[in-house]
Amino acid sequence: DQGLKTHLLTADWCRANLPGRKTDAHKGVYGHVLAVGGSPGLTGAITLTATAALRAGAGLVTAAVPKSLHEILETKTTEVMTCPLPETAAGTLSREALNPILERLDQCNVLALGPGLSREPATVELVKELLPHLKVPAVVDADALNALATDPGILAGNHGPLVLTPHPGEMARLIGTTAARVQEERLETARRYAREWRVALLLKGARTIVAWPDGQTFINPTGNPGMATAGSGDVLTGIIAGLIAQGLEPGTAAALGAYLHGVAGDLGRAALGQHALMAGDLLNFLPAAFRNLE
Ligand code: NPW
Ligand code: AMP
Ligand code: MG
Repeated sequence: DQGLKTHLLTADWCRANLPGRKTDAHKGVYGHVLAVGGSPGLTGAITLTATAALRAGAGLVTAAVPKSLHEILETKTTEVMTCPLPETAAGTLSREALNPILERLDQCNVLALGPGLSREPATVELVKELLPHLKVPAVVDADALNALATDPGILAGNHGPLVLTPHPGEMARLIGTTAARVQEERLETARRYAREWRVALLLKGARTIVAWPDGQTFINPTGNPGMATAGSGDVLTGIIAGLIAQGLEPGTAAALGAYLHGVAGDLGRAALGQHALMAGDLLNFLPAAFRNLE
């Protein structure tokens, strides 16, 4: 397309968009993230997301999980609040979780949806019912993207501001192609989807692309192959939600989040090496990534 700009993300751009902190602030000023996900075997994902949202500066974070995982979450986390939700026989979130989630969202200003949710059919139905009801912005990741892929028309009507964060495999499911095809045309694939469905689309992988609904795109230069490790993307989801909680526009939060996540990975690689780096380490290097911009 003519006139559609592509920008390389820079430290200066990120610094200019970093949310401020006020001297007389309290935690209510910095927003409340509701992180919804988790299923048997995948409790780490939602824990990483919720913790990352706090590391990114959100004032409050609640992780909402299937009720039989609730005690495990309470043990794994400290600063994160938790919320038990109705579950299926398989121990994944059930359709009855819809109203409790919507009620909780009345006290929150952003939703992070999908890490570790599972692809259980009833859970997929829950996601499809929830997305059109949202009154707050949402970061849609992992199995919430897989649910969306079963019925892309969900985004055809009016919907709130969304950031979608697919890896190439998830992107391929969303548009009905292969990951290899997505990789051949990363920029155009992301841009086309963002404009068509009026979402911010973050396409993961080396040189992550962030496409805004208005057609502008950003390329992220930070990050390294050490980040190709379990849970890395779950951390990114929490960072972006934490930035939205502090008042950033979803598209801005996606771009800044990708940059900071990559810097945390680069600092992690410098300290630990790219073989040993794990997603939990990204949480520990995120403070230094922020300090580089402060
Ligand atoms: P392949 O293998 O190369 O052929 P899935 P997931 C492809 C949770 N997690 N470029 C890949 O293709 C998540 O939150 C929980 C190209 C494969 O087909 C989710 O809820 C963790 N292809 C759930 O697990 C830690 C790529 O996509 C497929 C690609 C499933 O998420 C781990 C793999 O993706 C995890 O985060 C690329 N860059 N990347 C925990 N500790 O609780 C991926 N593919 O099937 O969507 O599985 O991403 O692991
Ligand atoms: P996920 O597949 O959802 O766990 O997400 C993986 C995260 O790690 C994404 O943010 C990717 O952009 C990042 N990542 C994975 N591999 C690389 C790489 N080779 N270079 C830079 N970032 C990467
Ligand atoms: Mg992922």
